[in-house]
Amino acid sequence: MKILVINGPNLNMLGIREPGIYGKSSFADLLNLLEATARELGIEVEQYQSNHEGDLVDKIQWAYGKVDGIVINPAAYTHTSVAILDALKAVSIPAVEVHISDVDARESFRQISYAGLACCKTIKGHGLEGYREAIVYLFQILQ
Ligand code: CA2
Repeated sequence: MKILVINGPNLNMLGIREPGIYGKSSFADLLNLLEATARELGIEVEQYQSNHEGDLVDKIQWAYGKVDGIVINPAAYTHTSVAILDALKAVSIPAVEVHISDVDARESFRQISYAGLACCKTIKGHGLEGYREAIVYLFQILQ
């Protein structure tokens, strides 16, 4: 089983600023958590991060026929990108949306998710642990 984890703009800056919202863990900590989860479940987990909407769309298209599940945190593009929604719909790969912060408790514009419309589950406000929960969820439904 192969799971692709996609992270959108600025998530590579984790731990550098706004620890009150996103926690103190760094992006390297997230990569370690993904590796540990892959090892624990005996599956392959690939991570991709980009600050560019088109690159995120390209990676979702690339995943067609190559991965069994997608975990996606589109970051700010969550709230704006119909292109990412359409790409997720086009490949029709089971996808879980993750948000580190509790977007429902923040500004009203963060309560709109286009990508979430193509996802079978959304995990928000669980910090980096949310990525682990998303991978375990996909692992269970894909078995
Ligand atoms: O809570 C999340 O995971 C978000 O997807 C994070 C996005 C935000 O635009 C979404 O509304 C919710 C922002 C990611 C930016 O991450 C930063 C990391 C360090 C310093 C500043 C921002």
